[in-house]
Amino acid sequence: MTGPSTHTVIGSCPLDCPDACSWVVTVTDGEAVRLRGNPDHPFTAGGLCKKVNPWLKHAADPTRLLRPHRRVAPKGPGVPFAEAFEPIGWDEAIDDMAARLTAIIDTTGTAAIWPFAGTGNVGFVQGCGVPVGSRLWNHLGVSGHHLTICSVSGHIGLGYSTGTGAGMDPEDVVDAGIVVIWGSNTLVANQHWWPFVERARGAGAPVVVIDPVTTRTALRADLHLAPRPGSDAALALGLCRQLIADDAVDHTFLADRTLGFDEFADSLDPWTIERTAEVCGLEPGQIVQLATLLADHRPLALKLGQGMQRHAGGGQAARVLSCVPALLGSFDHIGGGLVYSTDDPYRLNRVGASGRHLGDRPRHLAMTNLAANLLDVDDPPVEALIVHGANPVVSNPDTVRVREGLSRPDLYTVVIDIFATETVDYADLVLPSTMQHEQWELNNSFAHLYLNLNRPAVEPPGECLPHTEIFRRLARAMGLDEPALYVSDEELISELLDTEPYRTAGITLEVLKEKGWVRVPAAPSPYRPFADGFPTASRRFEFVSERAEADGHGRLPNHRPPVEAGPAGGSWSDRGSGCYDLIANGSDGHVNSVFAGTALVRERSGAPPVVLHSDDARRDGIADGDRIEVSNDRGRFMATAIVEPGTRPGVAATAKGAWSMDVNATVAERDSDMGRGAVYHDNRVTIRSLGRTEGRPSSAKS
Ligand SMILES: Nc1nc2c(c(=O)[nH]1)N[C@H]1C(S)=C(S)[C@@H](COP(=O)(O)OP(=O)(O)OC[C@H]3O[C@@H](n4cnc5c(=O)[nH]c(N)nc54)[C@H](O)[C@@H]3O)O[C@H]1N2
Ligand SMILES: Nc1nc2c(c(=O)[nH]1)N[C@H]1C(S)=C(S)[C@@H](COP(=O)(O)OP(=O)(O)OC[C@H]3O[C@@H](n4cnc5c(=O)[nH]c(N)nc54)[C@H](O)[C@@H]3O)O[C@H]1N2
Ligand code: SF4
Ligand SMILES: [Mo]
Repeated sequence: MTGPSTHTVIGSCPLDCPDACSWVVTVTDGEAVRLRGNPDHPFTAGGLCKKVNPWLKHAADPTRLLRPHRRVAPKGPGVPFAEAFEPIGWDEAIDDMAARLTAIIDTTGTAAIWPFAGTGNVGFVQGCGVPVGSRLWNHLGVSGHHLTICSVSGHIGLGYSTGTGAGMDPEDVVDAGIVVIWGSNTLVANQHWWPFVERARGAGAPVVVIDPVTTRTALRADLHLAPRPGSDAALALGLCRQLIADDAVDHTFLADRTLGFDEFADSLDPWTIERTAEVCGLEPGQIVQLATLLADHRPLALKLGQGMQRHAGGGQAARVLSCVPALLGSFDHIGGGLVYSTDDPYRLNRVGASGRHLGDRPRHLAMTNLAANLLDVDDPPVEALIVHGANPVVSNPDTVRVREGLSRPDLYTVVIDIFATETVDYADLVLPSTMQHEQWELNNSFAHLYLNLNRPAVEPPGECLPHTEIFRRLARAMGLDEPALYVSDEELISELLDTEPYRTAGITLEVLKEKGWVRVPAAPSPYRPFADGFPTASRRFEFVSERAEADGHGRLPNHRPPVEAGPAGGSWSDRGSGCYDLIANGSDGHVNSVFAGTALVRERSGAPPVVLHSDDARRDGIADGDRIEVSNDRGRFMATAIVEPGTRPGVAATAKGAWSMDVNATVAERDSDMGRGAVYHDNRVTIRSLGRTEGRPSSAKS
């Protein structure tokens, strides 16, 4: 008798998390029995996280979608899945989809079809890295999809000054003189970077956190500043003025490597410490303290989180913040600079993989304008929505209007997912997708510089299919004969690797299969991204930008106040009774809404509480543990209050991604200043107590 056969397969976490961990799946007799962090991967270093450790339990969850389903009841919530849908076979499902899409193309035109790719998987084969299905959609010429839900504003803002979001190797933070974490809850949202931060601290670098919420990360900081939400650009402008006044700037760097310093310096006159402090709701001494720390400790490693750019002026804020390391000359030192997303140096062949040559798109629709695009656009109207890796009912702004748009009886909605989400409540057709350990994938990171290959470890359960296979079948059913629509997943990975840096370094799919991951060849360590100049028109760091001026964002970096989180009634004083700025951050129990509906996660994380400052709560008669209503003219949700000095006064903090919660019913479907980014944290609400509840949630800290 032979014993069980066991082997291991290297894979990669596909979730929209900066850490992009490499993992090792142990397979015994064809079954995945263990999934753990890859000990050989420099960033993963052997551990995954609380969210993903139960991955295999989620994969085997009894509520996982295992076969295609067709709607048999009217759209809307409240009907159990088994009553709302009937199971059908794949052939029938694909034929249904092909027939509906063809009919829409014949009557209204291709622009009426909108493929809606979310961040459930951010890979380049099955996910939104290069949105899966792009080749088919380009070939057909359907509406394009702008992924505006996450980080677009910051990318565009940084583009005007540094030319890129990738300013340093995050691992090099160990050589920083000071670490500033601005608008990021690193310990929750980017936890594998924290050990590198601690090493910097161990070597003498102070750690500063700038966040209106006293997050876990803020509690570990040497200095925590809690400015008003959306006032970051003002804070940075004030800091810049102070650094120049103190002559703490790097004159050589400014002369040799930047454009428009004198003009920028002149523009800072109004940003005295006193005015900055007033706008930001800080004490003048706090700003001076930070400026002094920056002058005394070099180089500066500035981690820019996504949190601070979810505001009306989010793009501009990222642009202004980049001026701080520029003044200090930090970009030219290992351990210094700014990091927002390390995506740029990956240099994969995205254009080729997406099949851009196959056709043009008649228009582009912004992901976070979903409600308006469904309810207000009629040139032509959206008649088919193909949703994958997205859960807009939970994650998009303006839940009430999103639900209304998705309820349109004439809208044909297909949802490809692994669970019956709240968005599935509005689907006509539901298709079951494979999970990462059951499919091929190639993953980058936005916080390290390694490229991860993910190999399928096991056969998918039930009838689950990879996205790529679903789109190949759809193309066939639509009678399309373009060969590029039928490449295999492995061929697609080889095409993605077909660029100069990978060719020169000899990195092929075969090499990746052997190693599992590689250091990005265009960013060898030590990484000096700007050694040959900044990727801007002038090859310099641009304090002044003609492109920004032409785009309507001002020649010089400036502060654009928030629309709602800003001053009330023209006054910057914190607002009165019942009025709060709501911030819904990453939960420590799940990434966005992925797995958040499973019994396992619901039991462990529960519905997130809303954290209020004790002074505010006292004023508004809200006691710790009270049931509260959070509302504005867009919508409302209920929660339990936790009262502690956990936020700055006037700010209420909760978590994003929970199911059955409708946090985003209060968020406006309004664009930020750049790239139509969403403004989740620019959200004014009213909070009132509904009285006592039984138990207080155990964990308040996000
Ligand atoms: N555990 C967990 N990890 C995640 C996610 C998750 O849902 N859960 N989501 C993932 C995704 S999709 C993303 S994009 C990343 C985001 O990761 P980060 O970039 O680290 O962003 P967040 O964790 O959302 O933290 C944003 C922080 O910004 C603060 N903030 C809000 N408004 C302002 C402001 O106006 N000014 C300043 N200075 N700070 C502000 C918030 O209080 C919060 O602490 O995390 C990823 N990682
Ligand atoms: N209030 C507030 N709201 C926010 C944010 C915030 O800071 N505050 N942050 C925003 C940000 S940064 C982001 S990125 C968005 C995320 O918003 P979305 O892009 O909509 O992402 P999720 O809500 O996580 O939905 C991902 C879906 O993908 C599914 N999924 C997971 N794995 C797979 C798979 O392998 N195949 C398929 N087919 N499906 C899969 C999950 O089950 C889930 O339903 O949320 C945004 N929403
Ligand atoms: S969610 Fe983030 S930390 Fe957790 S395994 Fe995935 S990449 Fe790693
Ligand atoms: Mo995100």
